[in-house]
Amino acid sequence: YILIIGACGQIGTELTMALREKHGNDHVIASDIREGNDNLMESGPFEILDATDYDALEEVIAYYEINEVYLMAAMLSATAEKFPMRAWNLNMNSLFNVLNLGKEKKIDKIFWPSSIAVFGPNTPKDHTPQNTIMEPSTVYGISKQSGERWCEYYFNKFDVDVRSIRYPGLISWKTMPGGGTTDYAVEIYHKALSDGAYTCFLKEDTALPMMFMDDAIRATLQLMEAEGNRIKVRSSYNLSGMSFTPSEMAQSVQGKLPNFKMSYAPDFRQAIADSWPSSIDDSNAQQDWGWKAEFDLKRTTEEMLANLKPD
Ligand code: VAH
Repeated sequence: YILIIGACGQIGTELTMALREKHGNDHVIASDIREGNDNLMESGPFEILDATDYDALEEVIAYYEINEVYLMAAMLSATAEKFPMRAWNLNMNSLFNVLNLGKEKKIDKIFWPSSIAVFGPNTPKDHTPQNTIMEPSTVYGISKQSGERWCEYYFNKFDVDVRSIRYPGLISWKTMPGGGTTDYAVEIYHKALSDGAYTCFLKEDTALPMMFMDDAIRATLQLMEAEGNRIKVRSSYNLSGMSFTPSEMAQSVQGKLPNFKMSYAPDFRQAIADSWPSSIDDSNAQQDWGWKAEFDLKRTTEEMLANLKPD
């Protein structure tokens, strides 16, 4: 049986639905600290669970005979800058809980998401390699970088089968992001359809790595299904989808909605974005487990607008 922690979030919701499709609804237990959308709540088992509560976690794992855990609960970059200690406690304690369940051999396999936020201002910005200077300068990035070190440590010392991806900004029409710096790339489509205009909180020329959600889910399932001996990176894999600036994204939307107007009012999130890479080299993921992205910006815009459009 599979447990998803943070199942009501942006990635968790879609991951739960994809895993239920694959393994059967009753084999995939969704959990979160709050309730989620109807689809998620009604399609299979759901538990209210605080990821920082080890005893509660252990109990759910024993009750449902869980052997595989996806830990998707986290505080994202923009919110984490406002609540540094809460972010550190949530992001790290939840990870230690799951890693320790792995160490105790109460679960066999773990997925934990890292992020391109592990990189910092001294990192080479273009085609950022798997192994390079990191030095993250955000609370969220520091928690992800530390998490990666601990994942690798638990694999080496305690033989815990933990696997991870450094996700870029993720774009989906099914779920909203919350508290991140890449959120503009989802908000823009909603606002383009509702208001015909969007004010972006990043500058027009800020290129960031991004990915369409279907690619991110496919990558996650692919990594988790790969033979263990093919997973050479036990910290976290670079993963690349596309890379674009807000102004390129605005042009892409205008290709479909010619009257769409974009304006710019950068806030504190600009500094976060400035510390991150603009594009990612994911050759390790390609070589080790055959990763290849399918969605570019054009296709993303088509999918987003087609699915969000009110009929
Ligand atoms: C954030 N979407 O903006 C997240 C992410 C690529 C960055 O991990 O905080």
